Amino acid sequence: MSFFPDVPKIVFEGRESTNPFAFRHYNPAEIVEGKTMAEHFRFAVAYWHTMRGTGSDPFGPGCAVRPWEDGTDSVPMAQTRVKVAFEFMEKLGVPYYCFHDRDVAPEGKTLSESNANLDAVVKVLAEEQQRTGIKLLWGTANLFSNPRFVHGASTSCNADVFAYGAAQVKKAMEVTKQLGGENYVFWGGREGYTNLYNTDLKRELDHFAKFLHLAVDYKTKIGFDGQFLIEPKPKEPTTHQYDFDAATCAAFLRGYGLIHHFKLNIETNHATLAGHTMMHELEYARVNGLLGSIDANRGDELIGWDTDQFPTNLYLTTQVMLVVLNQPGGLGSGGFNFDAKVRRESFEPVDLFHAHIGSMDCFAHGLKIAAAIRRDGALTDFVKTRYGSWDTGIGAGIEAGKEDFGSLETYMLKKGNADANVSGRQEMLENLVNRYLG
Ligand code: XLS
Ligand code: NI
Ligand code: NI
Repeated sequence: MSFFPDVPKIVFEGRESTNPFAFRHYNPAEIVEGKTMAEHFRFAVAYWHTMRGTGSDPFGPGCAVRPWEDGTDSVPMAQTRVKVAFEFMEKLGVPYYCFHDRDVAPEGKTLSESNANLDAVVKVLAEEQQRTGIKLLWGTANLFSNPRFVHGASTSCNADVFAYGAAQVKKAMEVTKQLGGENYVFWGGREGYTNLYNTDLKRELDHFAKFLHLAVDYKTKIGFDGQFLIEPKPKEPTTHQYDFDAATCAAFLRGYGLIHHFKLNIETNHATLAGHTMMHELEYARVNGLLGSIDANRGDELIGWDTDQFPTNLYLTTQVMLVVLNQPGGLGSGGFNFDAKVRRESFEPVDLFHAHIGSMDCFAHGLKIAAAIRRDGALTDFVKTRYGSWDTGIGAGIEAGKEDFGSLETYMLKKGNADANVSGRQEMLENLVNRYLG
């Protein structure tokens, strides 16, 4: 039985293809900078959006047509849905998926009932992984939807909620390990606050760090060797999310002795909500040794919230790939997870295919453009030359720790003035990048 009877297996047909059910750029076997495209991207489908998104918004209920749904939130329905997901991913040719515990299985009345529900669905996930070879990029726990998490989970004022969250993460980690998950993600959910009048900020931050330390301990205890990832987001649902951006996360992890246990999962729409470009967030993470994985999506330039759209902008994907290619080994155990949802108006199952095909192609195209820019070397040469004053003379002395304020004063008193500056040539470089996009 097929859930997508009208959709063929999506294959690479090349640039000239006009077939909407084919890749024009994503050719999994094609080698770019010594690695196949499949290895560069390790694309993943986000279970919560693709399988559980209904298109609901504050003004109306879901309108997505999903013929396989029977209208219940039952375990048998969840098990059937796994089969739908795997047929979808097989046809699309995506090698990974990501999930929250509560996306894949319904929450029960008690924790033990929820755990049993999860086990019943995980059994089918394992079977489908086995059947298809599709793997788990990362698992995570939903510590934000249930009303018990109204004040947060690890940062809740209610210690029982901290305990509940810990129990839930414990189980989600076990299940992730059981399914061979290569990473485990902590997105802050409701870890943040809206008003300091009712908030003990210091205590909340301490509890947040405590929670993560307990997770690290448990990781060692069960021998889970996947990578822990923190996903920064500046706001939404709370006004002040504690994991604001890459820099805030880096400072928090350093301050609480957690830096060696975590990397970051950088999401495009979270970067832009924080007032950064995605390229900035990726580069900041990279130079701090924290670039672990990517939640690939985009926001809307005209809208100020997390719209989680599928990325189709070549400038964006080119910039992303420029940073990723610059990291030896790329994303390592990470990958590109489409944390993105089709628009409410795109309510047919086939739209799920169009969305993923377009974004995978856009990233593949961006990869080729980024590789061409790097081959040319003009960008890197420009930056190298721009900082040339640091390679010899006084610059080299400062970097080597040979100078102090006194010696620098002596140097400048003798010289009288600094050497003249040279133009940054931003427009010339923007033109250069455009040449490769053309
Ligand atoms: C929400 C986050 C979430 C995480 C996983 O904004 O992007 O979907 O990726 O909890
Ligand atoms: Ni995300
Ligand atoms: Ni998000």
